[in-house]
Amino acid sequence: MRYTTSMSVSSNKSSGTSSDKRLFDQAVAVLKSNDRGHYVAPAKDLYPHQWLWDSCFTAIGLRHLDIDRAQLELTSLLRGQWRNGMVPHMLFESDGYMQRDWGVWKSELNPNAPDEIATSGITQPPMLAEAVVRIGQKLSLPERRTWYKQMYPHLLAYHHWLYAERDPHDEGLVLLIHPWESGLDNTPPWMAELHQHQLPGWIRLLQTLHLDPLIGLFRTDTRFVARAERLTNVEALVMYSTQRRLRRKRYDINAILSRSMFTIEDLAFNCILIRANEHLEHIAKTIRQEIPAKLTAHMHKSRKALEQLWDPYGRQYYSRNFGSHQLLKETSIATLLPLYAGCITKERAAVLVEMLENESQFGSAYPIPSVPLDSPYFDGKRYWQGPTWVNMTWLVIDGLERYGYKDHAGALRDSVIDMAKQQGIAEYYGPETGEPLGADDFSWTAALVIDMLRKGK
Ligand code: 2M8
Repeated sequence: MRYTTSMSVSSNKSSGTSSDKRLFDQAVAVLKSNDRGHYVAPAKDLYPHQWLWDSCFTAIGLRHLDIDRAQLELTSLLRGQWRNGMVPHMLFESDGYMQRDWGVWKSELNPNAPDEIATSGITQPPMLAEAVVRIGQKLSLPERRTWYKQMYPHLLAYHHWLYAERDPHDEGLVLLIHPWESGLDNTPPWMAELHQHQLPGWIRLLQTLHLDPLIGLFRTDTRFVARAERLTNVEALVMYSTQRRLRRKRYDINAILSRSMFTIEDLAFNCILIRANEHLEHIAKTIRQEIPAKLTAHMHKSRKALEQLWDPYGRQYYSRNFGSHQLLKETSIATLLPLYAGCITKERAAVLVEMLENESQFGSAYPIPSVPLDSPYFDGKRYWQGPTWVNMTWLVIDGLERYGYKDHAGALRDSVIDMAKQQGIAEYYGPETGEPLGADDFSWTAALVIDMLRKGK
């Protein structure tokens, strides 16, 4: 486990607080510069809108700086909640630039979309309950109760929606309909599925005729980030063509599922949901509310259902294809998230910790890589196919603490802090070099570095 070594010479321990203070100030400055008043944009040029899980991670950092501002981050996210309970993955400001983006989604096609604000038509990992509880930890009991009472109906509606629409066979596992919903856009299980089964004939033809470079002319993301770090042109085209398909179906789940493309029971998403359910139970208890029996039944089922994603041969959990029920046997950072879900046995947790320690898998010099080093998909620069992301490390740290791996958790925290001190507050980092990659001054990195400097307290 290379990061243990780096911890032992950690500037965090030896040169102590002045460099911590510098990093803290730097992280605060990043959040301030991305602050649009009622939400913090993930980054300046590449990501000007409000994203669901970005705002949740950001609020977890903001709670150390200004509790009202942290609460505002979540209440402004909920302006986008649909009448059926869905919390969309993006909210678009009417006076922002990049107006093109909300025209792409046209959320108003669905009668459940809010009237006041344009949103996307899909969701993202349900980190909301976690953020609500983390903010709650900073409040006095009466204030916490008020805060929870305000958030509870929204959370209830969201979790209810997740099961009602996304668990049609009542299996306890929710399905996703677009790679963007996973938050890990080009993660191997999704990309394997895309290349093997989801390439529409016309895109395959473009590829065969080597015309895919033309697609590059229409891409906006690669104006801000190196092409080698993002999706390939073909993958980007599939992302947009899938999004168009969802729009043609007016984001109606029955229409979408009648002839679906991507329908994946995503491991990371379901782990986050299982943990979010536990937070929801805590919130309900604190305000003396009873969660409706139907939802409670779904929540219990989910904890058990995670075991269906365990592969005894590969000795790890995987995502699953909703239709065929085949496990998608590609290892990724999601593999470690059952630790965060918190409902697996100690024995299974130990197997995951072994993978984390293994230097040819997740034990890179700057952990944790989003894809293990020995995976055929590993690419140290490409977005969710190798780089280290601070939000994922934060989730794994939380899980490790829960299972009693305090030293591992501490070492990972120190490693993130050292990396940010040396390399700045980037979107993601090279797992072997530590080099900063993606957008500069990235909000959730800043927020979670603040949280780690405060040791989550
Ligand atoms: C990335 O996703 C967006 C699409 O939602 C993109 O690639 O343009 C992902 O890293 C996602 O997890 C993140 O929420 C979003 C904004 O930071 O960027």
